[in-house]
Amino acid sequence: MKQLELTRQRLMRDLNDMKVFTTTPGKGCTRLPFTCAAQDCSNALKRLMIQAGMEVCTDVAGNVFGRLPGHNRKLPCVMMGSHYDSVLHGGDYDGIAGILCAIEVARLLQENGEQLERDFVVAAFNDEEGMRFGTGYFGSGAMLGLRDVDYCHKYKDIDGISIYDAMRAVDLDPEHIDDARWPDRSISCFLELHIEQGPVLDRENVDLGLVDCIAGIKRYVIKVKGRADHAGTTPMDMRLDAVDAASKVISNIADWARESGEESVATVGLIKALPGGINIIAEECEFTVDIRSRKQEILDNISSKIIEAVKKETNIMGGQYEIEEKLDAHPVYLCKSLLDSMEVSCRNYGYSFKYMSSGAGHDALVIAPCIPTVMLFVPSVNGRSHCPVEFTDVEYFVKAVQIMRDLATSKLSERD
Ligand code: HGY
Ligand code: MN
Ligand code: MN
Repeated sequence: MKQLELTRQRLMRDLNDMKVFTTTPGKGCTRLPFTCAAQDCSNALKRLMIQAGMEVCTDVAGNVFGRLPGHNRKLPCVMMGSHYDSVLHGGDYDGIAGILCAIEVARLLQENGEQLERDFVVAAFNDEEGMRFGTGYFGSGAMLGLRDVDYCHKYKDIDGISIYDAMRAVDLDPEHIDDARWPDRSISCFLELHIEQGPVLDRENVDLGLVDCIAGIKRYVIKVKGRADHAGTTPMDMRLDAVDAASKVISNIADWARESGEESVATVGLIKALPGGINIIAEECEFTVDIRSRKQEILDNISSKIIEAVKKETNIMGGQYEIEEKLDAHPVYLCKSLLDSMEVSCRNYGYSFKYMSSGAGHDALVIAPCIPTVMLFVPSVNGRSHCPVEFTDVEYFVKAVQIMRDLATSKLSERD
């Protein structure tokens, strides 16, 4: 069978096989960190890596790494990969497709007897999304030494379970989170293949996106605290209505992003009123904020507007507030020489391509400040993602694998 057809068949098989690892079968992919679905998925990835001839190891953060030995094992490795966790009711490609394409590259290197000068590593990161604990980039952050025991204790899910306790529930020891850190200069470059999750490539009918910038992200959980009272008997001027105060902040956030330009965005994804009774004035209103921009000053400006508005409205209401920062990741510009190399490959194969920035975060966002990093996008039909209808035709993954393999074998990725 011709090589491309073999790659197409294997990718279709692997993508399909991964669909079962969800806690919401029939309602999208829900694979939250430190759950059975995530554990089962990581075990399946281990099996695929072993079948691809790789040495496999897992770490205390729940990451899985497959390693193809190079001629000189002391040299920093070439790493490709993405995350295997998902959002709630997400799609079948976000993250996992990048890992499966990287495993396919390993197969091709093996089948063509191409041993690199240095090890080729496939990384399957845990908890990139931050869906369970609101944070994100846990596995890739641990690899970089950016996660410690205090961090694991600090962040909790909606049931009050901390990362620390969630890890222990699946026999991972957070006291040794530092063991997940890779030695400095042990990775020569990192490539992440990912679905675009936006409409650009699909709308413009372009095969591949060469990502040169990833937007920065600021995330908060904000609690406005008022006082529960009777909805019928409490005069309007005697209320400490947490929803009234919070909604005066929330209603401005989208416009502050619109006014900022530079493709900046801001999202309130969750709003919770407590105690949550139809005839009770809300004692507390909790809401999340996710701000993205390519410009750090815009991130800072929108977040300070939100914080000032929370202070003002709770002061007027006579209540209190709590603001928990969950994530603060700066915008990153990716490695030009690796992008140039991928552009040459695209031209050689006759694949259409477009330079573009990413509004979505990705593990590459936290890795890029430390290691020469590049991202490759494939189109998302109608730009839909983080929902069950997420779809990318396998043809684009087949094309991406050719580019990834060229990069893995190029001299460019051979940098110390
Ligand atoms: O939220 C994001 O940007 C990514 O999907 N984790
Ligand atoms: Mn993703
Ligand atoms: Mn995602």
